Amino acid sequence: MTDKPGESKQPHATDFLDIDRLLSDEERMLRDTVRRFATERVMPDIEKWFENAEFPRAMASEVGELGLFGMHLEGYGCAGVGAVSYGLACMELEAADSGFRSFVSVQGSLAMYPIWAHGSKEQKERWLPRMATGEVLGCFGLTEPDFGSDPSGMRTHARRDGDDWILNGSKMWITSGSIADIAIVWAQTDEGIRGFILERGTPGFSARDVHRKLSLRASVTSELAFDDCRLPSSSMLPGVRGLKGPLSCLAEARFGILWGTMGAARSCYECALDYSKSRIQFGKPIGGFQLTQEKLVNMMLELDKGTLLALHLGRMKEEGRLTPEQVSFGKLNNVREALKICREARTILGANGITLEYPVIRHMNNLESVLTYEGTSEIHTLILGQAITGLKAFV
Ligand code: TGC
Ligand code: FAD
Repeated sequence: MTDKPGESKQPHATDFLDIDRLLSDEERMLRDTVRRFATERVMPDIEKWFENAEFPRAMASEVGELGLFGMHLEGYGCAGVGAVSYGLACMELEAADSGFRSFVSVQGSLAMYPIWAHGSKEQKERWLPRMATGEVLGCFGLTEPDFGSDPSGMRTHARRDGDDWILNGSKMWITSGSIADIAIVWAQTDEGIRGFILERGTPGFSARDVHRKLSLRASVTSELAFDDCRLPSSSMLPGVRGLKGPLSCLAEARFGILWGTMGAARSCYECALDYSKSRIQFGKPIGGFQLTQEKLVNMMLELDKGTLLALHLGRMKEEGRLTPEQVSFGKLNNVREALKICREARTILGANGITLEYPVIRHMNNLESVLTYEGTSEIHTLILGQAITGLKAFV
């Protein structure tokens, strides 16, 4: 890295391409604040939360105080920061744990965003300020037991009854489902798919947690059931109808993921790099063997390429010219490469790599969920295939 003309420095192992320099002072400051929060408030307990499969619901207000909920949205108490700042926050949170990033991205991109983008003035004023502080938590119900990759076939439906709607059906695999105060529920109606804001405590609504997960253990995942839930007409999101409603939210959340996964990958790369310098076998550090160096170099290449990709897509988003297909490019590439980095890191740690003493297998297992949710790698491949050939290959 050249600071001044003529003066050269050795590239740094954890930011080889000096990507830091491509950020503004404000972006760096925000990144450092979130990193401090993740290091001081999440990292000390994350292994315990993961092992016990618990999520610290009480920390929502701290996250709210930091301004991380809905941070990329304007107004209604939201911070209104740029896309790159939002991405950097996701990266720092996921460097701690994907479950924590999930919690923040579901709240901001999947629960607040649909209200912000498609809600009425009353809905925005009623919910968004309290969601920004973390007083009110939200979740997003699209997936059903029989409709995951193909949500267009959803069975959950709402029918008019006077001024009200009657909601029936169920949703599956819903992050934060049982701890949320409101659920954004997507349902078939006689006017197409519509979104509803369902409040906890509505008669006929129940949430049951999924147990025995081996991935995203420090995150709540639930099944939601709706049995003749009566909703006032004011609970429907008036601004959108059809599948593009939920898909527009997914484009926001997938953007956070393509950044976040580079955080998990960074954590694994740094851990493996450190370990390789202190673990002695055959009389020397394992980092001194050519095969280990090749692994580390490949990890670094993909980490830096993925981070540059995230930054490029972030700048495009800030200019208002990022398409959903380009978001799929980032989600497909960065989750896939992050997972490979974590698996490779796991091998460098040998037997130690399978324990919770190190973050590697926790990140690796978490990324198995990230590979599947928000569109599987196969679905993003098909989205890109359609974009370059003009031919749809989903069916
Ligand atoms: P298709 O005909 O392609 O599109 C229907 C309408 O939607 C529009 N659209 C989009 N709009 C905004 N953003 C996007 N990303 C959009 N993609 C499509 C499209 O223009 C069209 O609009 P219009 O006006 O013509 O009606 O729909 P399709 O039925 O063929 O489906 C396409 C497909 C398979 C790509 C889509 O269904 C899909 O993405 N499936 C994957 C499902 C998925 O990602 N589910 C995620 C659930 S939520 C979750 O996982 C949260 S994890 C939370 C956490 O913990 O972080
Ligand atoms: P399926 O759709 O049944 O897919 C199974 C396999 O078939 C996959 O490999 C898939 O790629 C492949 N496949 C499917 N269709 C095709 C095709 N046309 N061509 C080739 N291959 C295909 N959902 C929400 O709505 N809200 C949430 O908050 C939420 N949180 C989640 C949290 C976790 C921890 C997990 C694991 C999931 C969460 N989900 C959530 C659900 C997630 O979005 C779905 O799991 C995902 O969309 C895939 O659906 P599925 O699991 O039913 O798999």
